Amino acid sequence: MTYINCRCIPEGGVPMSERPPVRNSGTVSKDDFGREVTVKGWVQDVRNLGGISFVILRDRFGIIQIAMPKKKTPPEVFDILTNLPRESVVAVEGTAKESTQAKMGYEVVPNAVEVLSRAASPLPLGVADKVGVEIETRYNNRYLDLRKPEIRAVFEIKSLALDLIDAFLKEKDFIEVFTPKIVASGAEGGATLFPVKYFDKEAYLAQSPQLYKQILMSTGLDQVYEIAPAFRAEPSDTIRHVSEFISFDGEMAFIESQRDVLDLIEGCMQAMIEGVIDRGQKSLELVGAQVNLPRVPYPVLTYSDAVGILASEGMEIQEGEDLGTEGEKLLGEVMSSRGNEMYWIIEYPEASKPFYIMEKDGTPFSHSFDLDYNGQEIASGGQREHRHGRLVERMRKKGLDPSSFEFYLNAFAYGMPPHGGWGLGLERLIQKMLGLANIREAILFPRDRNRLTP
Ligand code: AMO
Repeated sequence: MTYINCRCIPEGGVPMSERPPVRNSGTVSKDDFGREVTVKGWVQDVRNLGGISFVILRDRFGIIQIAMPKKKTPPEVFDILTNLPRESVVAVEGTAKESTQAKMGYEVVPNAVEVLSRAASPLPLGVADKVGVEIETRYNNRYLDLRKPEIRAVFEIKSLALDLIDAFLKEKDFIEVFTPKIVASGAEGGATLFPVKYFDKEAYLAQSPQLYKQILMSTGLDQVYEIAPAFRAEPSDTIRHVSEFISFDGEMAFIESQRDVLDLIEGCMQAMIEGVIDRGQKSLELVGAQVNLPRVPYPVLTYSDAVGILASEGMEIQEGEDLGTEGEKLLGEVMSSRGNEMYWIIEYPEASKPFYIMEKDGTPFSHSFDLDYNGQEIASGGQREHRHGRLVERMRKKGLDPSSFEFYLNAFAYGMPPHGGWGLGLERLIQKMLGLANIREAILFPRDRNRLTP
């Protein structure tokens, strides 16, 4: 018997340098049966049944059964494997065998084991247990929580969704850009700005790439998108607000109207959801999500239509006020009863929209939109005010000092085409698509008023 660190190789065993091919639970195939393989993973469970013991090893793709008939397993290997605390990490070398009893249809009979990391016990959080755990306990121990396949699968879907969005926009000739996240002024209202000490100046974490994506419209980079963190000092503790989220922003120049923007987003959402349904089957099953492809075209309600629908359902919204979480939810129920999961709400009162949104002249409304998905806003945007004089006027109307936005306004003074765009909260989209109860389920390490670690 040779011991190298914790590695235990019986005499005649395989030296480390000649370790048999590494397989994971997804790649052991019939061709491996009868051959030596190495499998690595976390010890999910150890079962001793007298003459035979089993270790259930878990990796990213699933589980592998390690079967140890007492008489056929080197005693040291048997001892080590059957006495390991759960969640220890091991590399096991052995013979792959077909097995009708094992869940995966095969098992590995070990001849050597290397303990790569011995887990302390007891565990602060069970990984394989089905018992419900408080969300706070889960997030405090996120490294263990994320070992649960159904929790991790959300991030596989998020990654796939990003691939699909990228592919769609690149195909439409959009250019991916990255704008500063340390900024001198906010675009989305002072209340949610995070101040940053920036040498001897006052700076903020970017709430959105709004000002920069618009500046780019004056440069010839006339169709851009950015998928990057955005920061909001949100005081409220809700299931749809966090302090840091991934904002999927786009901006397009030379639009005829905001309808060009709606068409682009609609196409992008359909391609993404279709791709997730098509390519994300396994992860969707793990999450237990039933994803439908929303009906196209998405219905368009004006803000006034939405207020009217809510009034007919017994909810009074003062003209000019936000629909609010409850209003959005109720509207979602009505739209869902009509078979619509995604829908537009356009022409919000200009008073409720930021300075950069274009007014609908002669009305109190604006060229703006929200995209709602199953009763929750996931995106907003609109046509922008590209006329320098009107933009300055609008800033003043909103009580803003144009001189604090000089770097932005200058781009409008020397040739700025008409343009429009959107900002979409990626995690809100994932939350609604997968039917997750809380936006935090779509974030690896959420940040909110009460959480700064892990
Ligand atoms: P808005 O402020 O509506 O618009 O934000 C756009 C989208 O970002 C998401 N979002 C959030 N997600 C999680 N937690 C938060 N605290 C949070 N705040 C916002 C939402 C929302 O629809 N510049 C404009 C967009 C534009 O006009 O291009 C903007 O930021 O999904």
